[in-house]
Amino acid sequence: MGKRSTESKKQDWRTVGVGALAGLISAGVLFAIAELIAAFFGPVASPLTSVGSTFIDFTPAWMKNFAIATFGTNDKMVLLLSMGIVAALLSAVAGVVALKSLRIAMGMVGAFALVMAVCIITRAGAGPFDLLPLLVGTAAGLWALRFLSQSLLTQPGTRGTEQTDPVPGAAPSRRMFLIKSATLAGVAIVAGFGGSVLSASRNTARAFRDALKLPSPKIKAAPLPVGVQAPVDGVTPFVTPNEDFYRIDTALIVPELDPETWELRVHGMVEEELRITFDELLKSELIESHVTLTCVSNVVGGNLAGNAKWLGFPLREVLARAKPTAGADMVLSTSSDGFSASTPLPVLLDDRDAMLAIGMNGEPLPLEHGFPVRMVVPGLYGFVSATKWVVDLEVTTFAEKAGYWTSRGWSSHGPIKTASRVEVPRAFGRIPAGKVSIGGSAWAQTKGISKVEIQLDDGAWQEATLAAEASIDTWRQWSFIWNDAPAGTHKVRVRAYDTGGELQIEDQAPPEPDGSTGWHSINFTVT
Ligand SMILES: Nc1nc2c(c(=O)[nH]1)N[C@H]1C(S)=C(S)[C@@H](COP(=O)(O)O)O[C@H]1N2
Ligand SMILES: [Mo]
Repeated sequence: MGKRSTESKKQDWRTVGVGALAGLISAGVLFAIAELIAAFFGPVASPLTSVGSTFIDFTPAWMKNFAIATFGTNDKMVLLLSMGIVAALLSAVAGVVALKSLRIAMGMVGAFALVMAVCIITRAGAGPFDLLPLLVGTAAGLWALRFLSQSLLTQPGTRGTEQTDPVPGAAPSRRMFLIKSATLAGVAIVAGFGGSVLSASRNTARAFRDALKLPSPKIKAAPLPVGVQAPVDGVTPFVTPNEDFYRIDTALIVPELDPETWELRVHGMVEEELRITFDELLKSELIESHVTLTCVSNVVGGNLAGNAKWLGFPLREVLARAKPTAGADMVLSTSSDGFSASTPLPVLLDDRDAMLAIGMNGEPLPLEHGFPVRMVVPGLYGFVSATKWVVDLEVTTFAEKAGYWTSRGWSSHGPIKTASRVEVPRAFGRIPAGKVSIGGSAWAQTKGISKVEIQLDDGAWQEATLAAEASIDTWRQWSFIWNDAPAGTHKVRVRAYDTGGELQIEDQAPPEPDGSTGWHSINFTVT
């Protein structure tokens, strides 16, 4: 009796394993077929993309911060992985359930498909046809589930019956199941691979970008003065190379916009509605300017800031043509994938270099930085100004409309707060005794930095040497030589003043809702 019950337990576990395998393979078939067909549609038709993007949109601010703080720009990788684990668990459960009741299992799959359908249809720019890949994929997945579980159900004796003899037919049907599973798994792998190759080959954005020759600007960026780079080894490069530029966005899959069909619609509280094509932008009188972008999620001492030479068309001139009507105080810019930013109208009308950018450091915008066109606005955090893959500008009011992050608990306005950081020595670095070089960056976009001070251990504040200033819209480097640093552990703190003489805020504040504050400090050891 005891022996038999452990035998049947073993059998039960084997059955669970086989059921789970059937569920996993069926889910593989569902997603592979759906993604393969989705390659012929836009990215919203991909169930994986739309479910992930919907999840991102519902991520609360604290979780977004946690994800950025913990995983940095790998946050999307982590999201995809977690989604994969959840999907695998759910499909394994459905597979096990199918052995008891195929109907309930199919109902479960149907319910998951329904949730995915809602995610797809509510994405920006989605139409009913975008449901087709999911529909066909789900049909294929359900068929696979039935196909696989039937070959298991025909096998008697595996579900706790009293039978003790070897089950006739069990071995062949198990072999049948394995053959069927392997075949379907193969189909799923081929379809999945085919889908990804196909969607890569349909990426016209990349091909267009590679062939694009940027026009030269009418107003060139002022050449960088000698000495913008502080003379300290290890300080951040003054101009951030494109491939090192921080990337923050809600896009799970980088949007691929075709410049041939790209159009910017300018509408709302305007006298003239406009539609601007990429070709028109290329033929316009462009400006070029160094601007330091900063993310509101940057923590004190963090690295979510980057400096580039941008090429673009002044937003001031776009708005001069559209002619905002009285009462308007905001421009809501929206991307192809539904992100939006609320930029105060006066900021786009004054003389700063706010632009529709098409070039970054002498190249067309990289795809992940907004190709073909993004906004760049000196002095505002990215979440209220730097819309990438921009397709729509609505002139409106703060009372009427809110941007993506504002409706998720962040502020509506986002002027960049004065900040400074120590970059050298590295935190917890060990430095040989003698001359210790200290250096870093400070920024107060649209105002400029007038002074940086450092404090060693708990001593008096001392003035650091400022590197040359490129413009008030860029960060400014600073350095300090400590000639006779004694051995031991030391602390260095930094603080900056803007050109109005205003001192950077000392009180520690977290990034939400409108940007972190506090003086940065690090510890290091002189050996
Ligand atoms: N379409 C789109 N544009 C966007 C975002 C986004 O999520 N989607 N994020 C904004 C934020 S919060 C920042 S800080 C900047 C970052 O620009 P970068 O990725 O080029 O550094 O882009 C802004 N533009
Ligand atoms: Mo940001």
